[in-house]
Formats: sequence, structure tokens, C-alpha cells
Amino acid sequence: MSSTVIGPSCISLDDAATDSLTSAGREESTQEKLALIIPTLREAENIRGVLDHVRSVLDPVSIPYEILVVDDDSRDGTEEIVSAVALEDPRVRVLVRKGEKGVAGATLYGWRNTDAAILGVMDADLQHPPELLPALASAILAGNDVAIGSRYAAGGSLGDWNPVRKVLSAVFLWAALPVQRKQIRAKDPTSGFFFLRRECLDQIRFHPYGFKLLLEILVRGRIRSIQEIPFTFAPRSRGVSKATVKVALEYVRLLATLYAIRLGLRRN
Ligand SMILES: Nc1nc2c(ncn2[C@@H]2O[C@H](COP(=O)(O)OP(=O)(O)OP(=O)(O)O)[C@@H](O)[C@H]2O)c(=O)[nH]1
Ligand SMILES: [Mg+2]
Repeated sequence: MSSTVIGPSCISLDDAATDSLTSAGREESTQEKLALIIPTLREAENIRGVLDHVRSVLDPVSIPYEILVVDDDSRDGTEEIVSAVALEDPRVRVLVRKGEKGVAGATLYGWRNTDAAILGVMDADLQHPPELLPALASAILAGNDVAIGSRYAAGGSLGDWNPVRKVLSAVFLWAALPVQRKQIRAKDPTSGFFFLRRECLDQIRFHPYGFKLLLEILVRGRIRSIQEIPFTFAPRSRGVSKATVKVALEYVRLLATLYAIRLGLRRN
């Protein structure tokens, strides 16, 4: 199934405005269904492989699931490839956003368009190993609110990143430390590979800035427990990186917003 949307600038999962969810759909969210979002921007070379890989590891897990590819109007064939897979497998859907960019917004948009109680996100370029998905799902089913694929937990690693990117990542991490609540402080709060319970996001309007949605969830979500599961960040499978200076600046903007909220200088 394919659909096209234009989204808002501040996003909550409770807004009735743009969703395709019905009230009946919301009632079903008590089921332990899992929805995995894969945000894409020009990932035509990777998307078929990641969909096949993800389904092969989730199929043996005894939990109903769906995969939503949220594509920001790539026009490189990504939409067509996912639509073809969706014809064979109704658990796969593609949503195309027009006139919007950004991983955080795309992820929130996907979560708004599913009735699943367990929500997840992973990259399309196989840098996040699909083999970790069952462990992330199990961590939520075991009672944790958030399960993080963690590059900084013991046993995890950034892989073959160049030294500049490693230093930048460490600075990002350090800058995010004080804004997190002491009880809920993750080793890898900027990971893009995580699962959580939908109820943790109730009544919160998120800022869809850049790539680091997890940090805002940790700071502002209704979270009592997290589990981090280590992994090694793999090299990009194919295609071109979308991690640009603009994305780094979006992170600074998000941090400034979160600090202002924590210090009581703004409400949202
Ligand atoms: N929908 C959507 N997806 C995006 C956007 N920017 C990046 N993505 C996707 O988000 C994921 C992460 O982007 P990457 O370019 O892989 O970023 P990265 O992993 O930090 O950088 P590399 O290590 O160079 O790959 C990929 O699946 C991208 O296709 C965007 O604006 N919209
Ligand atoms: Mg990548």
C-alpha cells in the first residue's frame, strides 16, 4: 500500500488531524504488535535487501509485525520497489511524504500511521544489523519501555568511522548528558536504532529536527526503564550518506530546545 502526505512541524502521536488511524484502530493498540519504521531518502539500492533481511529475522519471532517505509519523495525507485514488495506481503507498506525532509519527522509520521503498541526504527542501509531486532523486541516484551541498539554499551562499537566523525559523535554524546534525567541516562542516546512502547509518547509534541529523535524521547517521554543492547555500526551497504552539516546543525537546534524545556524557559 502506498500513500502520500504533507506533515505538520511539531508532531504528537495523539493528534487526530492527519492520521489514517481510526478510533477502532487505536483500541487495537493493546495488542503486542510491532511496527518497524525504515525512513528512506534515496535508498533504492538498499531497500529490497533490508526488507528481505528484516523479514527473515522477524518471521521466526512470535509477534505480529509490520514494516513501514517512510520515504521523503526520493523519486529514485524506492517507492516502486517497496510497493512491489507490499503487493506480495501486506505487512509491508510505503508512505511518501512530500515537501518534508528529516529522519525524526519521518519516523514520527510512520508511528502515527500504525496501531502497533511496540514501535521501532532502523536505517535502510544495513548499518543497523537486522539480527538485533529479536533482542530489541524481547527487551520490550520483558517489560522495558525502551530498547536501544547501542554503539556505546559494553561490546558495541562505531565500527570503521573516520576519526573526525568519532570525535563529533563523542561531542554530541557529551553535550546530551546533562539534559537527560539521571534515572534514565542512556549510554547511546543518539542511536537511530531502537524500540519503545507507544504509551511512552502519550501527550508529547515532538520536534522533528534532524536524526536524533531518541534523545528527545529519553528526555521528554514517559519512560521508566531502558535496556541497551550492544552492536557494531556496519559500513553503509550501498548508496550515499545523508549525514550532512545541516543534520549536525539540526542536532544543535534540538539540544537547545531540550535544554530550554528542561530549564523551564519554554513549554514545548
Ligand atoms: N525519510 C527520510 N529518511 C532519511 C532522510 N535523511 C536520511 N534518511 C534515512 O535515514 C537513515 C540514516 O541516514 P544515513 O544517510 O544512513 O545517515 P548515517 O547512517 O548517519 O550516515 P552514513 O554512515 O554515512 O550512512 C537512512 O535510512 C536514510 O535513507 C530524510 O530526510 N527523510
Ligand atoms: Mg547510514
